Amino acid sequence: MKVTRSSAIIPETDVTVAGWVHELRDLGGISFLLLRDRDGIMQITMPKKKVPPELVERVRRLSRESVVRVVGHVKVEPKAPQGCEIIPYEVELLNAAESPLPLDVTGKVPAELDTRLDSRFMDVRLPATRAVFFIRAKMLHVVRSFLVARDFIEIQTPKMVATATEGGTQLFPISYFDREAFLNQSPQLYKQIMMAAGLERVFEVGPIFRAEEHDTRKHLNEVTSIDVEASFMDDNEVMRLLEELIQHVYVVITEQCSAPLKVLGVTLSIPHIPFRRITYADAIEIADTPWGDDLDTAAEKAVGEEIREHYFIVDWPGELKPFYVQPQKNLCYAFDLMHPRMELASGARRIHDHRLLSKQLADKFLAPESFAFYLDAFRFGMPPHAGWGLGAERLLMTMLGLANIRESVLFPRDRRRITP
Ligand code: AMO
Repeated sequence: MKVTRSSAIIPETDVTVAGWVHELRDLGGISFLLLRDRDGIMQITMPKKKVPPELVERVRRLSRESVVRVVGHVKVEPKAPQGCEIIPYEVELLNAAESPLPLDVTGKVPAELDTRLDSRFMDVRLPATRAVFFIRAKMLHVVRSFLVARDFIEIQTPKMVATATEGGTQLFPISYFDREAFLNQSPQLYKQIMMAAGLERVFEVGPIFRAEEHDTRKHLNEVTSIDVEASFMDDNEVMRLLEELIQHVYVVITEQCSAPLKVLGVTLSIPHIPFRRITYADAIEIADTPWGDDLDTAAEKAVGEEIREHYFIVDWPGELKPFYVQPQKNLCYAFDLMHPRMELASGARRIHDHRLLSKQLADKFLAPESFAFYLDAFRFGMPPHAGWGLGAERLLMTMLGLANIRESVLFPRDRRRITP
């Protein structure tokens, strides 16, 4: 079926359009069908004098959100949504919608987030929801093209694994034939192994699974992670890459997503780089947190209010970071990238020495046997390397000022929700 999108209709031509019945209005001598497609709303105008009464009657009986196809003539009409209206020759009902509807798609009656998520198919028909997912798609596209332009190769690593990567407690067990396995919490081990494989610069955009029990506005149990690993780079070099990526995303979204940003009422302010670097010691002092404690939500908020723009926290105590981070006297070469609202990414210069890595595993009470496949990669020529993992949902939510991380993913997985 060849149909023209609302954004592409040309005045004084005949067109075929298709979409959902957004609203019907009857003013006596004239009635209107507002037809919505992916790009916007079209006005189908039916003056009694020009359109046969049976057609007007058929349109009047359409239920809201039914799918229809309209063939008609386009006329300029400055007061109509696209600056033109369509006078129909033919209106075909392709599929009728039941009523009542689970959600009001005109947005006049706002729904709770849970109701919206239960009927996501309907919720995404709302222009403001759709705008978020247009921007999400663009954001991930920009991330990929930025990294490819910097000579990174996109990889895919397994999501069903035998061992923990970030520490043992946050794994979802699965049954894997006669063995226990887990959903992977991070591509960490595999992206590092690819450094031994000589790929030098890799990235992955893919799901990570965290069996964390929190029920907050910034945690999900399934996240899209943007992971990067690069050989012959140190922590400072990958931090630079990360801040340049963030700034680039803001610039391109501003340039190329003006329509969805307008729907959302959002104007982005482009972050200045380089981002400020503060040490863990500075951060805990601002937040009044004792040495050795991780920064909890209250602490992140306190530091965020002080700094009020993106920043990095560096020079972390080793005990707060995973085993694969390169130690630095009593600290380590790890960093977190922070938005004033929350953490967006963490990364580090990695250990590349096999003996030191084995020792760190033992020090963190992890069984070296479980990591044999990973440790092997460090025995036969592992280059120095560094990398980071950036949460796609948190990047999107902080950029657009969304209140809840669940708004930044089509079908969120959280403590209570595994459907739809
Ligand atoms: P980390 O565990 O800090 O690091 O995760 C990296 C980033 O992923 C996002 N993220 C989450 N977002 C929402 N809900 C969650 N439950 C959640 N968990 C993680 C965050 C976080 O900053 N292997 C390291 C990365 C590296 O060193 O390369 C890692 O996974 O935005």
